[in-house]
Amino acid sequence: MGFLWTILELSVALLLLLLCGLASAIVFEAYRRRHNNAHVEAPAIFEDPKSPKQVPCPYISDPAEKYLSLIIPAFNEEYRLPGALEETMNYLQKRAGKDKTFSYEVLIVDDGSRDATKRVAFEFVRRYGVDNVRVILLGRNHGKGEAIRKGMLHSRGELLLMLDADGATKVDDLEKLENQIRAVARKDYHHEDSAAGDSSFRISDIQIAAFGSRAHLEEKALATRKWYRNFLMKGFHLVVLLTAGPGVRDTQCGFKMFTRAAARKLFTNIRLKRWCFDVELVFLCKRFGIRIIEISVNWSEIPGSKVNPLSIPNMLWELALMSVGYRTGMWKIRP
Ligand SMILES: Nc1nc2c(ncn2[C@@H]2O[C@H](COP(=O)(O)OP(=O)(O)O)[C@@H](O)[C@H]2O)c(=O)[nH]1
Ligand SMILES: [Mg+2]
Repeated sequence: MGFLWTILELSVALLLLLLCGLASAIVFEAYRRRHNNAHVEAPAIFEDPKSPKQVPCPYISDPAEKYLSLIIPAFNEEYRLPGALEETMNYLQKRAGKDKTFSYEVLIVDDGSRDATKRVAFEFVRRYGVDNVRVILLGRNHGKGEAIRKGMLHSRGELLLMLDADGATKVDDLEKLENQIRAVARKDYHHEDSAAGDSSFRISDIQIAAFGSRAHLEEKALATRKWYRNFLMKGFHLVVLLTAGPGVRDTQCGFKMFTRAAARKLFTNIRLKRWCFDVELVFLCKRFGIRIIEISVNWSEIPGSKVNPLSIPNMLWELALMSVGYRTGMWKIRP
């Protein structure tokens, strides 16, 4: 009996310790955020290594000038970025060579990397020209969500794709997302106005978000991923259900495509700056009635992930903030 009591006492003590740890982590996170919370509002500066002339800074409310924008958040990616970007550029160039109507740009968003990411990125600008590859530097670290927000706000595509710097998803999978968006957009367009001809159809004006999904790989991933990643994933599914509602099986995949109209609504509103911004995207899509299509993509777990157990307090904090912010109306939504 005494033995059982000891185990019980120990368990309670452990639980209390865990709760204290969690609470202090959240307080710490709140303190950090209070001093490091503002979005980057300054317009992006695109340096052209070949010319001193200033490159005009586009905005998401301007009409599209390219067919496709690829937004790559990059933080300390000097090793993983070059290979993935090389592959991406090969794909884009080949496609542009075959199809004269296809135009593209790549935006790399670096927020205070301490390694040579910036140098690597500018090498690509030099090689491919500032019209095709651009770098946004945010100075200090803000997080993946904020980097993507800035990239989206200053890109020129009719379709905008966010993808990771490690090439976890093969770039040509973007065609799966693109084709689905096109199919759904065309159907919606003709459904709304059956007399409309194809000449007035503009993909950029129809609000659709295509989420790459790894749900079909879940079983295998569970077996190979680190325990805290699985814990986070399961926790996430629950939290997404509670905060954003059902409907999306994998919110966290780094491979997502938006039409320009959808991106304008989403990224002029989004507030979360780090790992939970994808959950906010789901929430905002639902609020705006933006159609989400979830599409299976391939995915390789690339070593060098920046998600670690220390990300957990920030995630909890972000989700708590979001729930309270929207529910109390403190976070207003711009139309
Ligand atoms: N700009 C920026 N990018 C980030 C930050 N954190 C992660 N990323 C990028 O987000 C992408 C996914 O990161 P990764 O660590 O591979 O996450 P995982 O694949 O979910 O394990 C990569 O392109 C990272 O460089 C950040 O703080 N700032
Ligand atoms: Mg990765």
